[in-house]
Amino acid sequence: MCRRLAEKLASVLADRQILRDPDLLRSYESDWTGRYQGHAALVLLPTRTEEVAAAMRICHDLDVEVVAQGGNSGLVGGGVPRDGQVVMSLSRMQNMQPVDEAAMQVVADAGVPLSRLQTHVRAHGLDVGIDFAARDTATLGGIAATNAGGTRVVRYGTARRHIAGLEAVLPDGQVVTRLSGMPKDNVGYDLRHLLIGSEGTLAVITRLQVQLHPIVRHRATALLAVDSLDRAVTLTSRLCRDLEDLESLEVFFRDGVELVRRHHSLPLPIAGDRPVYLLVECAGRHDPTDALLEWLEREPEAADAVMAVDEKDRARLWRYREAHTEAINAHGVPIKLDVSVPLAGIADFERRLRAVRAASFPELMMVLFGHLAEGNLHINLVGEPASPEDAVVEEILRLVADCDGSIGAEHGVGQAKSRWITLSRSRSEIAVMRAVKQALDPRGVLNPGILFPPTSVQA
Ligand code: 2HG
Ligand code: ZN
Repeated sequence: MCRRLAEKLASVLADRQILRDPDLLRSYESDWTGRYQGHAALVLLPTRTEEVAAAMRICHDLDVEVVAQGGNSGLVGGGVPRDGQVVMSLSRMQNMQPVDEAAMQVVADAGVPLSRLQTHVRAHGLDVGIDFAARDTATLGGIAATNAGGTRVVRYGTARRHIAGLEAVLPDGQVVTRLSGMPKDNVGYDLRHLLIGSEGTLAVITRLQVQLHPIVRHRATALLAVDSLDRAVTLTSRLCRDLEDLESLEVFFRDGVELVRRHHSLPLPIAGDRPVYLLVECAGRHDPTDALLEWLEREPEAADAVMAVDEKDRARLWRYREAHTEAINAHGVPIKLDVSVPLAGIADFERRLRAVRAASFPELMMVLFGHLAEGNLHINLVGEPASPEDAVVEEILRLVADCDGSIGAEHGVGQAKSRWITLSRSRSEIAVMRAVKQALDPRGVLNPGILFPPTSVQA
């Protein structure tokens, strides 16, 4: 089969676009954290939609499973092959069209990293409403496939809000293109929204039309230290209510800061020793510094705060937040659980989570951080669990469900959480999802084992 497949693929792709050498396959076979490791039959490097379509048609006809991969910066194993799939890497598809200034949109290939698109559009006085630490690696296709979030969601929403159109290749090689970009264009089901967040299970996204907005050049950034997550939540709702230019509201904790400090030899970010930190950023067409400063002076709960005085200082404050992922990985391969909980209940969730850790897996170091305005916490556990890893994951995800939260916030379900989606979706919702999958991918060739629970644990 493999020989036949390779021969057929060689008729639609150049030799250099088909990787077979185990040494060359390696970086496509595991994620960057080192948690997900698998084996790929081949890696394909198409440069155009037509090549993706032709290769997809061949794989489909031969019943060969395919995993779509972008920058391979995902954290749930959604783009990592497990046992002999073909990897369809979009990394060579990096074209960006000229910016459409009238519509404030741009069409770009799925393999374009976020930071390249940001640079491209900023030259036109426009910006992308999505940003996060992995901006140099994460690609637009992966961002769409996971409906990624990041640090600007409080203002601009998740990826879904920024994707005005897309093009994708269906499992049988058909191409669906909806790149009209018009805000009013309602003719039946919106395939764009079906594919966004579908984690590569329904189609391979090849091009995106990204909705942009005018760039806001003035920023004001403050770091606040408070006594508890309850206080941070109170401040969060007041910040959202009072500051119209609010763009980011990030949370992290003392132990995470200690880890980042040790890893990067950094000083304390702020004098004093409080357990919870809030990073607040406002951005506007006019300088939001005075508004943020006045707010901090008025707000009695915000006693311990520092404001960035210039761009260098701003980058210094953000470092404490953005360096978490790397500092954690330097301590070992973490179990990562990206969850969200209604804001009103998040402090209670944090207390219960810490109690669960102390009682059930005290041997694991737990670091929490995230995007507080959305009630989104990244739970990172490092160490050798005494009980099976699945038991640890299950206990935490059950607690999330018990607190009316979601087991998948902004990273997706991937391999990591597929067997627990019944905690966040009802039997009927999963039945509809399975019917959609069956309609678009009856042979089950795209991203097998991603998103759906194994049938044995079906709801
Ligand atoms: C972030 O918010 C990313 O920095 C990564 O979503 C989260 O490493 C993580 O757990
Ligand atoms: Zn995040």
